[in-house]
Amino acid sequence: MTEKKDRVFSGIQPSGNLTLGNYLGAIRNWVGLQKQYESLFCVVDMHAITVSQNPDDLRHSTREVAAGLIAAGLDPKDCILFNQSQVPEHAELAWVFNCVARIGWLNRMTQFKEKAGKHKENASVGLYIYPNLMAADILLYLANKVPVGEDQKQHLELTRDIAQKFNNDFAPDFFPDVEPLIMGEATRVMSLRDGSNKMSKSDPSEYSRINLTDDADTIAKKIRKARTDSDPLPGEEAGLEGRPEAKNLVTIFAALSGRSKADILGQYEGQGFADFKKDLADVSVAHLSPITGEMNRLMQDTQYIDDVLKDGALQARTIAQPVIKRVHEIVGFLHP
Ligand code: AQP
Repeated sequence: MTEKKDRVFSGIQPSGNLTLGNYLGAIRNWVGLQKQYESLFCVVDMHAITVSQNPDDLRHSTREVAAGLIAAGLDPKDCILFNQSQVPEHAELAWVFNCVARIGWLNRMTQFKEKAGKHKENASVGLYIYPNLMAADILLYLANKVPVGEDQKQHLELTRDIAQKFNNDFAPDFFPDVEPLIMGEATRVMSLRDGSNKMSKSDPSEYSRINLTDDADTIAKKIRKARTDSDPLPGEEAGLEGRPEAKNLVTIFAALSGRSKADILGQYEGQGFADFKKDLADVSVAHLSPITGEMNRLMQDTQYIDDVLKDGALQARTIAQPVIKRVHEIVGFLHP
């Protein structure tokens, strides 16, 4: 049943192949929410260009991510699905927020530090102000519930700070209080090569992640090669502490199979990783291959995907336009 006062917004970058991290940390949870709330899901192409993108690849990924979302269960009849650059109000509100957010706030964002790395001076200005655009994405729709993985928690806190400062400076209670929805078993899926880094689309190592486009053999190979330690699997969850790679694989197993970690550890206690990995590969393929198949099918009909995104953008704009108009009035822009 729709709870009218709540609105969900979330986004995903078309910056490469969708990963198992995107799926378990975000997409899978969106599917349940679309029936419960008025929901907008956005392929955030404007965020993607904060790092270098090949234009043809960006077009392809935008369609592929949209296909992945539909294949995973988002229904354009139940939610608004669109790509960000078709709704220019995102950029308009982001500019206002660039003038609300403080430099000190952005300096604390760990994702910028991670992505800019040692070459901060060479990073794009867009990457630095990325969180302001993300705040605009959400607040443009006065959305108050935002399903994300753990990695986005800090950006959502910044969104709340921006909304609060705007409200304090200009218009009390105009923007809502935004609540992160961090859901599911696997809120932070880690790299298969290094359990201290999150699984990411843009990691240079293909073996660090499972892509939603991977076929069964590739998934099995990546899991077989996934880094582990030399100790046997423990019988209890507490035994996974200090063993990030083992913990990550058990978390993925639980999330994809619907079984508890305790149940899984009970089965493999005292064993090495060989049988566990074989079974994890089977569980992964069983869960992901129908999605991959549907995604491939949808990618044969790019016109359908383009139509969905266009229609979604039109619907999104009907919500966004009155909000941006009101923001312009509030800050004092003259539009006679
Ligand atoms: N490893 C992860 N575990 C759990 N959730 C994750 N998410 C991303 N990686 C993980 C969630 O997926 C949603 C979309 O993320 P995004 O595409 O906007 O950007 P990101 O978080 O920067 O994801 P990537 O895959 O790491 O992309 P690149 O490599 O381009 O930076 C978000 O809800 C995120 O929390």
